[in-house]
Amino acid sequence: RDRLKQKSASVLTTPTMSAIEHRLWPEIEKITMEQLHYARLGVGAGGWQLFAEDGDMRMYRREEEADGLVVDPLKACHVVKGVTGHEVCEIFFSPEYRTGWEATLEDMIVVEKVSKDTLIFLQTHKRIWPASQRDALFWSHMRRVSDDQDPDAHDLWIVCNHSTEHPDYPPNTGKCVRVYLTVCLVCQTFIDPPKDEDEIKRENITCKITYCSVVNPGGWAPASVLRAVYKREYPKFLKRFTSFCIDQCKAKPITF
Ligand code: 6CM
Repeated sequence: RDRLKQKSASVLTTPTMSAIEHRLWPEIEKITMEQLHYARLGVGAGGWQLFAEDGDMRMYRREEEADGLVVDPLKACHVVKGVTGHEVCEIFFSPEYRTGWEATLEDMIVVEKVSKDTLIFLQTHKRIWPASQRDALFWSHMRRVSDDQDPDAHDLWIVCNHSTEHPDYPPNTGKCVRVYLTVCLVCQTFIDPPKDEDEIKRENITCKITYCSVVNPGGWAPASVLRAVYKREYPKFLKRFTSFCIDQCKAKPITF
């Protein structure tokens, strides 16, 4: 624990100044902290149904509809060896890696760089028959957070994605229907201490991941098709994403 604290001391602890000054900042701060709290609530209460399980991965959903559209909240947890929470969040956040793990993606642009830890993305996703193609416009914010439930832990990282608006990219003007999403990835690193004063190796680290998602499809999409797509695509995403992280990190020095 002390070694981890020392390692973490050099990394970013607070959002960068340019993010704080941005028009979206109050919303980014509020939603990110709400999502952190929500991610850390277990799945014991709240009617979560387990729908996929593979090794350490567990995926839960709740069936919900809004205005006749499926908006099922999803919560997943996973345990990944050999990577830190900082590394996993960096890969989820950074545009340079996205095509390497995001299988539903057709196109992605960064519409605005708010700061080094906050970007606004416009993504188009592959069309799923028989519905129209979807796009998503969202801010994405990454930060390290101090752990109020465990003040000695200095190793909690979050990426929060939340739909937004941009005057240059109004919704539903072309072939795409705009989806509305709130997504978070929360990661915590654990070190299994090596003997004596040996340096920490990848085999000594484990990352616990919680992923939460609520997507409103924004317009007509048949409920049964959408639920079948989610059931297939979310486990595929989390397995593909975490093995991509392991692969990206294995030959690199550890970033705590
Ligand atoms: O969280 C994930 N990816 C992030 C980076 O891309 C980000 C994006 C989420 C977009 C999720 C929208 C998917 C499009 C849904 C299509 C709905 C089509 C309706 C038609 C059905 C008949 O947060 C990973 C997302 C993994 C999704 C499986």
